[in-house]
Amino acid sequence: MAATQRAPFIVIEGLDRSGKTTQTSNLLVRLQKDGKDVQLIKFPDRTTPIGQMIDSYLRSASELDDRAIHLLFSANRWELASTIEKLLNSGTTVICDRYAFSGIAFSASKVDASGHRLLSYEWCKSPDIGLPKPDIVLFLDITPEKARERGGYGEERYEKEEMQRRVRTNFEGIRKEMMELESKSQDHTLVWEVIDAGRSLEEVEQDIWSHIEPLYRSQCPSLGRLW
Ligand code: T5A
Ligand code: NA
Repeated sequence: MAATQRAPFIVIEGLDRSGKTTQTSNLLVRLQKDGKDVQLIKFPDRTTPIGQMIDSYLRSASELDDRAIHLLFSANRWELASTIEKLLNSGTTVICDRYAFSGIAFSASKVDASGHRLLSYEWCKSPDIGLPKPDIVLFLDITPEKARERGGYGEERYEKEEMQRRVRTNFEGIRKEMMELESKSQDHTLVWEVIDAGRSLEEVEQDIWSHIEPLYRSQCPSLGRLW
């Protein structure tokens, strides 16, 4: 009997209101229709005890030290890291709605009253070192202006336009660093695609699909780790 092939690890990242949850759900349905075993995981996973603390913080129902909340976001991923690895190695595709890249991009965007960065990029990155490495990151890019026009913007803690601008810049920095590291990496290569998420739902969905379908045409190499 042939050994089970590792399934693709897909991450959808992006700014708030870029359509991640809409698109990850659509992708899940599309892959299922295609006969694939697939599981969707959303970060933060607000259902675990750690996730409930994160949820309370995001809704401003509680206050936490900036470092403490950063570590909780990371711990929330580590809670599921071995599950993700098992799923992938048993042939189930994993789609993540946000991952470690959000963790860095948002925390490193926090500033004090005079606009100085509170947490360094390197510090923000360190707790996520060693997490399973995705095969592909689809970054849903949208201008803060366009995001604002979509329902619900402004309800949660980080949904402020200035913050979102810094987050967008940080994601671009992460992409550049990732691409440089990947060119030297011994592991499987992470592909990072920037998707214009300001278009119609259907156009964005089609663009995403055009990057996902080819993942199933070749064999996935053994799973790498982040950074
Ligand atoms: N965070 C997260 C950290 O600080 N550190 C971390 O480590 C992690 C993982 C919550 C916050 O936590 C931060 C980042 C966030 O600030 P979340 O739970 O993912 O993260 O946030 P949500 O509020 O659930 O999701 P978003 O606000 O980011 O929205 P989505 O999922 O990007 O967008 P979606 O699909 O819900 O769509 C938003 C609206 O736009 C419409 C939808 O119908 C919906 O009304 N829409 C479109 N309209 C027009 N055209 C399109 N193409 C559209 N696509 C969607
Ligand atoms: Na979402």
